[in-house]
Amino acid sequence: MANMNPNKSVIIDCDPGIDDAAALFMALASDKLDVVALTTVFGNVGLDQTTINALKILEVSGNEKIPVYKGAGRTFDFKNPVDARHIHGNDGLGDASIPEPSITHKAKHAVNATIDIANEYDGKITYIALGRLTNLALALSLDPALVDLISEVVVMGGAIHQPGNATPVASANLYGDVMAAAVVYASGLNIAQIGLDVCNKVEISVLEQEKIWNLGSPVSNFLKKITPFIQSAYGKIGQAKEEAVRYNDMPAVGYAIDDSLFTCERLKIVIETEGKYTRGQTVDGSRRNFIDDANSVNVALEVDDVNLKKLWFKTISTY
Ligand SMILES: [Ca+2]
Repeated sequence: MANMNPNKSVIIDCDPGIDDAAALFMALASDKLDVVALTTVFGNVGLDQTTINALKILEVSGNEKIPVYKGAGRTFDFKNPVDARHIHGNDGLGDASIPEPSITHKAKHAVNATIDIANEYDGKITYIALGRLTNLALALSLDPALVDLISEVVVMGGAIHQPGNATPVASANLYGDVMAAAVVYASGLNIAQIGLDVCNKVEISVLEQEKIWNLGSPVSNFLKKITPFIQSAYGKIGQAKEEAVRYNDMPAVGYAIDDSLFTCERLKIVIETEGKYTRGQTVDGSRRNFIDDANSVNVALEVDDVNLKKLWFKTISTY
């Protein structure tokens, strides 16, 4: 008998974030995903602002009914967060004067909501992490049974053959809460790592951006307003060529929609928690089983960027 609900139910944990917006619009428009909830975490900017930004994204895309649960405001080990205002603007959405949302977040904490949803869906929920892994690490601490209740965790983060973007070797989302990353990677959860090895290859050229701006929809206008800040920031640090832009969170959602666009390899990964220069690195211990306690992670190493971008255009064009 055919599956009556072919959609993949997902919780998306996010810290919007210009690239979170591009990724969330894709997820919300996909006919393959059913977005059950958004949970928010500190990251690109502080928690209050990432939560407001998640609401703005739902409102402009006509998804006001999807609940937003506010999550952690400090790291798993209770450190003050370090933000990325230089990439995303003081308001996290490119300081583009996007109007305040008229909807509000739910009273329940994101960590409790995650546990409740995972139990309710009884093993048929996918968790997409577009920010620091704090909420998931806290949820696992409260309810270790989540390891078997979440079918897959798609992590936007990590770097195997590419350099880091927070340090020479660490990616921002894992470096931003190293202990949370270590908990999640050691937990035994089924993890797909969609990190800089693939994100660095997905550049949206000026011509491709214009195609989106020309759609003229509220979502297209929203992206058009917020994108120049990250575009200019990447230009300054030499991260993208010829005014191309990368929305680093977008490939993780693309993977959840269609994993055939990615070439993945099962690697034995641990998170470095101590190194003076290497803290937050995803260390590959596969070779000769050098690291006993490393866990098997499905690591994306190549991406069909042309078709991934087509998929993104297709979803954005539905608004
Ligand atoms: Ca993000």
